[in-house]
Amino acid sequence: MFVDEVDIHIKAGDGGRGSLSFRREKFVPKGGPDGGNGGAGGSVYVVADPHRNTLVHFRFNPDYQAQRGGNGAGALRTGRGGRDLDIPVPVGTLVYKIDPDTGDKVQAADLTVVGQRVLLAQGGRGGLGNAHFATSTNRAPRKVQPGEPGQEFELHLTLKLLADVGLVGYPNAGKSTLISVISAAKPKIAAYPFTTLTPNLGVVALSGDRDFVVADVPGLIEGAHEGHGLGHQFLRHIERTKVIIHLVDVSGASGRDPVEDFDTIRKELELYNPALLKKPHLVAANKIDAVDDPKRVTALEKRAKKLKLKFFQISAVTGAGVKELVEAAWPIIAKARELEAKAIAVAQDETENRDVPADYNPALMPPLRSGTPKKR
Ligand SMILES: Nc1nc2c(ncn2[C@@H]2O[C@H](COP(=O)(O)OP(=O)(O)OP(=O)(O)O)[C@@H](O)[C@H]2O)c(=O)[nH]1
Ligand SMILES: [Mg+2]
Repeated sequence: MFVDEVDIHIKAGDGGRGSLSFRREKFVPKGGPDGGNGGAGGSVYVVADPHRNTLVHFRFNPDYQAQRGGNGAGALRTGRGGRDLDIPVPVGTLVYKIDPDTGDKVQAADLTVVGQRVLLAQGGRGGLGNAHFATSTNRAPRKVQPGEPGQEFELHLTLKLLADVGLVGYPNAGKSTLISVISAAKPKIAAYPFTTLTPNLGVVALSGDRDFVVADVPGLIEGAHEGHGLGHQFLRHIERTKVIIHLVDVSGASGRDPVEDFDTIRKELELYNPALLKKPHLVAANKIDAVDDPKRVTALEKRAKKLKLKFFQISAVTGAGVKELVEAAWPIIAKARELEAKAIAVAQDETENRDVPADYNPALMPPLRSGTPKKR
Protein backbone atom coordinates (compact mmCIF):
# COMPACT_ATOMS: atom_id res chain seq x y z
CA MET A 1 0.00 0.00 0.00
CA PHE A 2 1.31 3.43 -0.91
CA VAL A 3 0.47 6.00 1.77
CA ASP A 4 1.86 9.50 1.51
CA GLU A 5 0.01 11.39 4.25
CA VAL A 6 -0.47 10.53 7.91
CA ASP A 7 -0.97 12.13 11.30
CA ILE A 8 1.00 10.86 14.28
CA HIS A 9 1.48 11.77 17.92
CA ILE A 10 4.87 12.01 19.60
CA LYS A 11 5.87 12.50 23.21
CA ALA A 12 9.39 12.96 24.55
CA GLY A 13 10.26 11.35 27.88
CA ASP A 14 9.58 13.19 31.13
CA GLY A 15 12.54 13.98 33.34
CA GLY A 16 13.01 11.81 36.43
CA ARG A 17 12.16 13.06 39.94
CA GLY A 18 14.88 14.44 42.22
CA SER A 19 15.50 12.29 45.28
CA LEU A 20 14.79 13.20 48.90
CA SER A 21 17.42 11.41 50.92
CA PHE A 22 19.79 11.86 53.87
CA ARG A 23 23.09 10.13 54.44
CA ARG A 24 22.87 7.36 56.99
CA GLU A 25 26.22 6.20 58.26
CA LYS A 26 27.27 4.45 61.41
CA PHE A 27 28.67 6.87 64.02
CA VAL A 28 27.55 9.93 61.96
CA PRO A 29 24.48 11.13 63.81
CA LYS A 30 23.32 13.77 61.37
CA GLY A 31 24.23 12.90 57.78
CA GLY A 32 23.64 15.65 55.24
CA PRO A 33 21.18 15.58 52.35
CA ASP A 34 22.32 13.26 49.54
CA GLY A 35 19.33 13.01 47.18
CA GLY A 36 20.56 12.91 43.55
CA ASN A 37 18.99 14.55 40.53
CA GLY A 38 16.57 12.87 38.17
CA GLY A 39 17.79 11.84 34.72
CA ALA A 40 16.69 13.66 31.57
CA GLY A 41 13.91 12.18 29.46
CA GLY A 42 14.70 10.84 25.99
CA SER A 43 14.03 13.08 22.98
CA VAL A 44 12.19 12.18 19.77
CA TYR A 45 13.87 12.52 16.36
CA VAL A 46 12.94 11.72 12.76
CA VAL A 47 15.57 10.11 10.56
CA ALA A 48 15.55 9.75 6.77
CA ASP A 49 15.80 6.02 6.16
CA PRO A 50 16.57 4.70 2.66
CA HIS A 51 14.72 1.46 3.41
CA ARG A 52 11.37 3.17 3.89
CA ASN A 53 9.36 3.99 0.77
CA THR A 54 5.97 5.00 2.07
CA LEU A 55 4.30 6.22 5.25
CA VAL A 56 2.04 3.16 5.42
CA HIS A 57 3.73 1.93 8.59
CA PHE A 58 2.35 4.96 10.48
CA ARG A 59 -1.24 4.07 9.64
CA PHE A 60 -0.99 1.25 12.11
CA ASN A 61 1.49 2.83 14.52
CA PRO A 62 0.48 6.45 15.11
CA ASP A 63 1.92 6.84 18.64
CA TYR A 64 5.54 7.37 19.61
CA GLN A 65 6.96 7.92 23.04
CA ALA A 66 10.58 8.24 24.16
CA GLN A 67 11.71 6.77 27.47
CA ARG A 68 11.36 8.82 30.65
CA GLY A 69 14.38 9.66 32.78
CA GLY A 70 15.10 7.59 35.89
CA ASN A 71 14.48 9.08 39.34
CA GLY A 72 17.40 10.30 41.38
CA ALA A 73 18.46 8.25 44.39
CA GLY A 74 20.35 8.52 47.67
CA ALA A 75 24.14 8.77 47.87
CA LEU A 76 23.91 11.48 45.16
CA ARG A 77 23.03 9.01 42.47
CA THR A 78 21.62 10.69 39.34
CA GLY A 79 18.80 8.91 37.58
CA ARG A 80 19.69 7.32 34.24
CA GLY A 81 18.89 9.30 31.10
CA GLY A 82 15.90 8.14 29.04
CA ARG A 83 16.78 6.62 25.68
CA ASP A 84 16.15 8.87 22.63
CA LEU A 85 13.69 7.62 20.06
CA ASP A 86 14.46 7.72 16.32
CA ILE A 87 11.47 7.49 14.01
CA PRO A 88 12.53 6.26 10.55
CA VAL A 89 10.77 7.94 7.60
CA PRO A 90 11.28 7.80 3.83
CA VAL A 91 13.60 10.31 2.18
CA GLY A 92 11.40 13.16 0.93
CA THR A 93 9.22 13.32 4.04
CA LEU A 94 8.01 16.71 5.25
CA VAL A 95 7.05 17.01 8.91
CA TYR A 96 4.57 19.59 10.19
CA LYS A 97 3.66 20.38 13.77
CA ILE A 98 -0.08 20.83 14.17
CA ASP A 99 -1.19 23.66 16.44
CA PRO A 100 -3.63 22.03 18.89
CA ASP A 101 -5.85 25.14 19.07
CA THR A 102 -5.97 26.41 15.51
CA GLY A 103 -5.07 23.26 13.59
CA ASP A 104 -2.46 25.29 11.69
CA LYS A 105 0.52 23.38 10.36
CA VAL A 106 4.05 24.64 10.73
CA GLN A 107 6.88 22.89 8.94
CA ALA A 108 9.30 21.30 11.38
CA ALA A 109 11.51 19.22 9.09
CA ASP A 110 12.16 18.41 5.44
CA LEU A 111 14.17 15.21 5.15
CA THR A 112 15.90 15.27 1.80
CA VAL A 113 19.15 13.44 2.52
CA VAL A 114 19.64 9.85 3.67
CA GLY A 115 20.58 9.77 7.35
CA GLN A 116 19.37 13.32 8.04
CA ARG A 117 18.14 13.49 11.65
CA VAL A 118 15.98 16.25 13.11
CA LEU A 119 14.97 16.82 16.73
CA LEU A 120 11.20 17.14 17.06
CA ALA A 121 10.43 16.83 20.76
CA GLN A 122 12.91 17.58 23.52
CA GLY A 123 13.02 15.32 26.56
CA GLY A 124 12.24 16.91 29.94
CA ARG A 125 15.07 17.87 32.28
CA GLY A 126 15.50 15.81 35.40
CA GLY A 127 14.37 17.36 38.73
CA LEU A 128 16.95 18.40 41.31
CA GLY A 129 17.45 16.23 44.36
CA ASN A 130 17.48 17.67 47.88
CA ALA A 131 21.31 17.66 48.01
CA HIS A 132 21.16 20.53 45.57
CA PHE A 133 19.17 22.73 47.95
CA ALA A 134 21.53 22.53 50.93
CA THR A 135 22.76 25.94 52.06
CA SER A 136 24.64 27.20 55.10
CA THR A 137 21.33 28.07 56.75
CA ASN A 138 19.35 25.07 55.58
CA ARG A 139 21.47 22.01 56.02
CA ALA A 140 18.61 19.54 55.84
CA PRO A 141 16.42 20.67 52.95
CA ARG A 142 13.38 18.56 52.20
CA LYS A 143 12.88 20.29 48.88
CA VAL A 144 13.07 18.29 45.63
CA GLN A 145 11.87 18.94 42.09
CA PRO A 146 9.73 16.73 39.91
CA GLY A 147 11.15 16.17 36.42
CA GLU A 148 10.05 18.50 33.62
CA PRO A 149 7.55 16.97 31.23
CA GLY A 150 8.85 16.00 27.79
CA GLN A 151 7.52 17.95 24.79
CA GLU A 152 4.51 16.53 23.05
CA PHE A 153 3.21 17.18 19.51
CA GLU A 154 0.64 16.14 16.97
CA LEU A 155 2.44 15.83 13.65
CA HIS A 156 1.36 15.70 10.04
CA LEU A 157 3.73 13.80 7.74
CA THR A 158 3.68 14.23 3.97
CA LEU A 159 5.84 12.35 1.53
CA LYS A 160 7.01 14.14 -1.60
CA LEU A 161 9.19 11.79 -3.56
CA LEU A 162 12.57 13.14 -4.57
CA ALA A 163 12.97 12.37 -8.24
CA ASP A 164 14.90 14.26 -10.91
CA VAL A 165 12.43 13.55 -13.69
CA GLY A 166 8.66 13.23 -13.57
CA LEU A 167 6.72 11.37 -16.26
CA VAL A 168 3.27 12.78 -16.93
CA GLY A 169 0.61 12.02 -19.49
CA TYR A 170 -2.77 10.48 -20.10
CA PRO A 171 -3.40 6.95 -18.85
CA ASN A 172 -2.11 4.43 -21.38
CA ALA A 173 0.37 6.90 -22.90
CA GLY A 174 3.18 4.47 -22.08
CA LYS A 175 4.74 6.05 -18.99
CA SER A 176 5.28 2.76 -17.19
CA THR A 177 6.59 1.14 -20.36
CA LEU A 178 9.13 3.94 -20.67
CA ILE A 179 10.34 3.73 -17.07
CA SER A 180 10.66 -0.04 -17.44
CA VAL A 181 13.02 0.33 -20.44
CA ILE A 182 15.17 3.17 -19.09
CA SER A 183 15.53 1.83 -15.54
CA ALA A 184 15.32 -1.39 -13.57
CA ALA A 185 11.83 -0.53 -12.32
CA LYS A 186 9.26 -3.22 -13.13
CA PRO A 187 5.86 -1.56 -12.90
CA LYS A 188 2.67 -3.17 -14.15
CA ILE A 189 2.03 -2.38 -17.81
CA ALA A 190 -1.30 -3.02 -19.53
CA ALA A 191 -3.47 -1.87 -22.42
CA TYR A 192 -6.06 -0.24 -20.20
CA PRO A 193 -6.11 3.14 -18.44
CA PHE A 194 -5.13 3.55 -14.78
CA THR A 195 -2.85 0.55 -14.67
CA THR A 196 -0.55 2.53 -12.41
CA LEU A 197 -2.25 3.44 -9.14
CA THR A 198 0.72 4.69 -7.13
CA PRO A 199 4.01 6.34 -8.14
CA ASN A 200 6.98 4.21 -9.22
CA LEU A 201 10.60 5.28 -8.96
CA GLY A 202 13.41 4.09 -11.22
CA VAL A 203 17.10 4.90 -11.47
CA VAL A 204 18.40 5.68 -14.96
CA ALA A 205 22.11 4.98 -15.40
CA LEU A 206 23.89 6.78 -18.23
CA SER A 207 27.49 6.31 -19.36
CA GLY A 208 30.27 7.77 -17.20
CA ASP A 209 28.77 7.60 -13.71
CA ARG A 210 25.82 9.77 -14.54
CA ASP A 211 22.49 8.73 -13.08
CA PHE A 212 19.15 10.17 -12.16
CA VAL A 213 15.84 9.14 -10.66
CA VAL A 214 12.59 9.05 -12.61
CA ALA A 215 9.09 9.01 -11.14
CA ASP A 216 6.22 7.45 -13.07
CA VAL A 217 3.00 8.84 -11.63
CA PRO A 218 -0.54 7.65 -12.33
CA GLY A 219 -2.14 9.02 -15.50
CA LEU A 220 -4.06 12.29 -15.55
CA ILE A 221 -7.31 13.07 -17.32
CA GLU A 222 -9.38 16.17 -17.86
CA GLY A 223 -10.89 17.35 -14.58
CA ALA A 224 -8.22 15.64 -12.46
CA HIS A 225 -8.13 18.79 -10.33
CA GLU A 226 -11.79 18.11 -9.47
CA GLY A 227 -11.01 14.54 -8.57
CA HIS A 228 -11.73 12.87 -11.92
CA GLY A 229 -9.79 9.69 -12.52
CA LEU A 230 -7.31 9.30 -9.69
CA GLY A 231 -7.36 13.05 -9.17
CA HIS A 232 -4.17 15.03 -9.07
CA GLN A 233 -3.06 13.96 -5.58
CA PHE A 234 0.00 12.25 -7.02
CA LEU A 235 1.24 15.42 -8.67
CA ARG A 236 2.86 16.38 -5.40
CA HIS A 237 5.46 13.76 -6.24
CA ILE A 238 6.62 15.67 -9.29
CA GLU A 239 6.70 19.05 -7.54
CA ARG A 240 10.34 18.60 -6.63
CA THR A 241 11.53 17.20 -9.97
CA LYS A 242 13.95 19.12 -12.15
CA VAL A 243 12.51 18.06 -15.51
CA ILE A 244 9.10 16.91 -16.63
CA ILE A 245 8.77 14.50 -19.52
CA HIS A 246 5.34 14.84 -21.01
CA LEU A 247 4.41 11.66 -22.85
CA VAL A 248 1.73 11.83 -25.53
CA ASP A 249 0.29 8.82 -27.38
CA VAL A 250 0.38 9.70 -31.10
CA SER A 251 -0.63 6.27 -32.40
CA GLY A 252 -4.26 7.21 -32.81
CA ALA A 253 -5.36 4.09 -30.94
CA SER A 254 -6.87 6.17 -28.15
CA GLY A 255 -9.26 7.87 -30.57
CA ARG A 256 -8.29 11.24 -29.08
CA ASP A 257 -6.29 14.04 -30.63
CA PRO A 258 -2.65 14.24 -29.38
CA VAL A 259 -2.62 18.06 -29.38
CA GLU A 260 -5.79 18.17 -27.30
CA ASP A 261 -4.37 15.54 -24.94
CA PHE A 262 -1.24 17.62 -24.59
CA ASP A 263 -3.14 20.84 -23.82
CA THR A 264 -5.48 19.10 -21.38
CA ILE A 265 -2.62 17.71 -19.33
CA ARG A 266 -0.83 21.06 -19.27
CA LYS A 267 -4.01 22.70 -18.02
CA GLU A 268 -4.31 20.12 -15.24
CA LEU A 269 -0.68 20.67 -14.23
CA GLU A 270 -1.29 24.40 -14.08
CA LEU A 271 -4.47 24.02 -12.04
CA TYR A 272 -2.60 21.90 -9.53
CA ASN A 273 0.41 24.20 -9.25
CA PRO A 274 1.41 26.84 -11.83
CA ALA A 275 5.05 26.29 -10.90
CA LEU A 276 4.88 22.90 -12.59
CA LEU A 277 4.58 24.54 -16.01
CA LYS A 278 7.61 26.71 -15.29
CA LYS A 279 9.85 23.67 -14.94
CA PRO A 280 11.76 22.49 -18.00
CA HIS A 281 9.51 20.21 -20.07
CA LEU A 282 10.45 17.68 -22.71
CA VAL A 283 7.64 16.58 -25.00
CA ALA A 284 7.79 12.99 -26.18
CA ALA A 285 5.46 11.68 -28.87
CA ASN A 286 5.23 7.99 -27.95
CA LYS A 287 4.22 4.90 -29.95
CA ILE A 288 5.72 6.16 -33.22
CA ASP A 289 6.02 2.51 -34.21
CA ALA A 290 2.24 2.39 -34.50
CA VAL A 291 1.32 5.74 -36.03
CA ASP A 292 -1.56 5.56 -38.49
CA ASP A 293 -1.52 9.22 -39.50
CA PRO A 294 1.81 11.14 -39.48
CA LYS A 295 -0.11 14.43 -39.38
CA ARG A 296 -0.87 13.84 -35.70
CA VAL A 297 2.86 13.79 -35.01
CA THR A 298 3.65 16.96 -36.92
CA ALA A 299 0.72 18.78 -35.32
CA LEU A 300 2.04 17.94 -31.86
CA GLU A 301 5.54 18.92 -32.89
CA LYS A 302 4.26 22.31 -34.03
CA ARG A 303 2.42 22.81 -30.73
CA ALA A 304 5.56 21.99 -28.74
CA LYS A 305 7.75 24.25 -30.86
CA LYS A 306 5.31 27.10 -30.39
CA LEU A 307 5.79 26.74 -26.63
CA LYS A 308 9.57 26.51 -27.22
CA LEU A 309 9.68 23.00 -25.79
CA LYS A 310 12.02 20.30 -27.03
CA PHE A 311 10.21 17.62 -28.99
CA PHE A 312 11.09 13.94 -29.36
CA GLN A 313 9.63 11.04 -31.27
CA ILE A 314 10.00 7.79 -29.39
CA SER A 315 8.76 4.26 -29.10
CA ALA A 316 8.98 2.94 -25.57
CA VAL A 317 8.40 -0.54 -27.01
CA THR A 318 11.10 -0.62 -29.72
CA GLY A 319 13.42 1.81 -27.91
CA ALA A 320 13.59 4.21 -30.85
CA GLY A 321 14.47 7.76 -29.78
CA VAL A 322 14.58 6.84 -26.08
CA LYS A 323 18.32 7.39 -25.68
CA GLU A 324 18.09 10.89 -27.18
CA LEU A 325 15.26 11.70 -24.78
CA VAL A 326 17.11 10.70 -21.60
CA GLU A 327 20.31 12.35 -22.83
CA ALA A 328 18.36 15.57 -23.31
CA ALA A 329 17.17 15.39 -19.70
CA TRP A 330 20.69 15.02 -18.34
CA PRO A 331 22.17 18.53 -18.90
CA ILE A 332 19.12 20.09 -17.26
CA ILE A 333 19.49 17.81 -14.24
CA ALA A 334 23.23 18.41 -13.99
CA LYS A 335 22.71 22.18 -14.09
CA ALA A 336 19.95 22.08 -11.46
CA ARG A 337 22.11 19.93 -9.18
CA GLU A 338 24.96 22.39 -9.52
CA LEU A 339 22.68 25.28 -8.53
CA GLU A 340 21.33 23.25 -5.61
CA ALA A 341 24.85 22.51 -4.37
CA LYS A 342 25.69 26.21 -4.58
CA ALA A 343 22.54 27.19 -2.69
CA ILE A 344 23.37 24.71 0.05
CA ALA A 345 26.95 26.01 0.27
CA VAL A 346 25.69 29.60 0.56
CA ALA A 347 23.15 28.66 3.22
CA GLN A 348 25.85 26.88 5.23
CA ASP A 349 28.16 29.86 4.88
CA GLU A 350 25.45 32.15 6.15
CA THR A 351 24.70 30.05 9.20
CA GLU A 352 28.38 29.73 10.07
CA ASN A 353 29.14 33.44 9.82
CA ARG A 354 25.81 34.66 11.09
CA ASP A 355 27.00 37.09 13.80
CA VAL A 356 30.29 38.13 12.31
CA PRO A 357 30.18 41.14 10.00
CA ALA A 358 32.69 41.13 7.14
CA ASP A 359 34.65 44.08 8.59
CA TYR A 360 34.76 42.62 12.09
CA ASN A 361 37.81 43.66 14.07
CA PRO A 362 37.67 42.96 17.80
CA ALA A 363 40.19 45.74 18.54
CA LEU A 364 37.81 48.33 17.15
CA MET A 365 34.68 47.10 18.86
CA PRO A 366 33.35 49.24 21.73
CA PRO A 367 33.55 47.40 25.06
CA LEU A 368 30.38 45.69 26.18
CA ARG A 369 28.60 47.57 28.93
CA SER A 370 27.72 45.49 31.92
CA GLY A 371 24.66 46.01 34.03
CA THR A 372 21.68 48.21 33.27
CA PRO A 373 22.42 51.76 32.23
CA LYS A 374 21.83 54.32 34.97
CA LYS A 375 19.08 56.85 34.51
CA ARG A 376 20.30 60.37 34.38
N1 LIG B 1 2.84 0.22 -29.98
C1 LIG B 1 3.28 0.74 -28.85
N2 LIG B 1 2.61 0.47 -27.71
C2 LIG B 1 3.07 1.00 -26.57
C3 LIG B 1 4.22 1.83 -26.53
N3 LIG B 1 4.44 2.21 -25.26
C4 LIG B 1 3.45 1.65 -24.51
N4 LIG B 1 2.64 0.91 -25.29
C5 LIG B 1 1.46 0.15 -24.84
O1 LIG B 1 0.51 1.04 -24.32
C6 LIG B 1 -0.20 0.39 -23.25
C7 LIG B 1 -0.13 1.26 -22.00
O2 LIG B 1 1.19 1.32 -21.53
P1 LIG B 1 1.54 1.70 -20.02
O3 LIG B 1 3.03 1.82 -19.98
O4 LIG B 1 0.89 0.77 -19.07
O5 LIG B 1 0.85 3.12 -19.97
P2 LIG B 1 0.80 4.15 -18.72
O6 LIG B 1 1.01 5.51 -19.29
O7 LIG B 1 1.73 3.73 -17.65
O8 LIG B 1 -0.70 4.00 -18.27
P3 LIG B 1 -1.38 4.22 -16.81
O9 LIG B 1 -0.53 3.52 -15.83
O10 LIG B 1 -2.70 3.63 -16.95
O11 LIG B 1 -1.42 5.69 -16.61
C8 LIG B 1 0.44 -0.96 -23.06
O12 LIG B 1 -0.35 -1.91 -23.72
C9 LIG B 1 1.78 -0.81 -23.74
O13 LIG B 1 2.27 -2.03 -24.24
C10 LIG B 1 4.91 2.08 -27.77
O14 LIG B 1 5.92 2.79 -27.86
N5 LIG B 1 4.37 1.52 -28.89
MG1 LIG C 1 1.39 3.11 -15.83
